[in-house]
Amino acid sequence: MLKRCATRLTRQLKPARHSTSSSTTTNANNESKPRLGIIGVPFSKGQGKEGVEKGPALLRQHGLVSLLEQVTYGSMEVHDYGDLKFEADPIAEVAPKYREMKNYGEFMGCNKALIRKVQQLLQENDQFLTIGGDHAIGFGSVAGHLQHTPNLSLVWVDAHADINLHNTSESGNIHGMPVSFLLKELRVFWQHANLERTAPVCLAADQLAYIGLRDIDPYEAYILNKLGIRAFAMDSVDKYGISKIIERTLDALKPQNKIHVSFDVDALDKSVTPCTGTAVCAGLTLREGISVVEALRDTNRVQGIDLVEVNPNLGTKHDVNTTVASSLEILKSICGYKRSGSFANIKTDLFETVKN
Ligand SMILES: [Mn+2]
Repeated sequence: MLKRCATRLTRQLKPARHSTSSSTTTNANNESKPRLGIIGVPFSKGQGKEGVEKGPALLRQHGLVSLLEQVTYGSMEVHDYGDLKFEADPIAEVAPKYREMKNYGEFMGCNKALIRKVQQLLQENDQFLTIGGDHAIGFGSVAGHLQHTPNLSLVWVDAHADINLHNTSESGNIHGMPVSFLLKELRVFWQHANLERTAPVCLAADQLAYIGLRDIDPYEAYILNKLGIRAFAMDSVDKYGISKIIERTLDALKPQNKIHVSFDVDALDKSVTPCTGTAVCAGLTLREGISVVEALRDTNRVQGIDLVEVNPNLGTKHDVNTTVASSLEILKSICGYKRSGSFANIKTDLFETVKN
């Protein structure tokens, strides 16, 4: 366990605004520590089930912040910015073109606020973590990241491709569409969404890779194929094994690019994350999920992380605890926890003392 330091230093370069916690070993170390900023986004209007807005509070209750401080071995400062404040966008609210989409005004209002917030987080921190909420917030989180860092690679870990258009979605649920708002090649379908103003920097199809897919709508399959997007569905995971899929994913990412990992907990098998709105059977094992995020972390290029779709209203108390535990394992690993152990942050004179 790390020792808490009673005093906190004021950082010169990156001011610690809104911070609620920090842990340090020595003051000297503190000056040069990388910073992780956390934002909660309690948004649930991208789909129909209530409860997913409780995700950020639930993970905090289970010790998210102190856990991440511990697993980074005191090498990182963790700052929780609380929850994003947002309201429906009155202009988007009345957009006649997207009438079949549910809660479009709420979606746009929340994501516009998130785009601004993520840019602030990246000005004040080295990495950021967005806690959902449903996956509709993947648009704002990645778009905000792109406005700050245009050359990034997006790894979307999910059972679903979330790449529907307003006119291909059968449900009208926007949590199945965020990727289509991000892609340059699909902007033509969103002419009335003012994306050139909201999120002018967009993502090219070759900046995106998927892992964990197993529930893809026909039009989504067509779009993935047409744009040549790297999509490693569960049949590939079963055929080649997760290590090969990780290798192919890393090969697909430009080595100079920063990485955004958008992790929907339904990528994992229902047995380990039962409390999620659109659970699909036969997903990644927890170990496979951890292996994926460990490999991404080990590139030292992960700059943005989303963890979405935890819904405590679905399932028993045991199910909720299981889902939270799995989600925290994923976040631990992506933020630095090493299953093989680490002595990076201890005094290493132990054996010298023994010799004497
Ligand atoms: Mn999903």
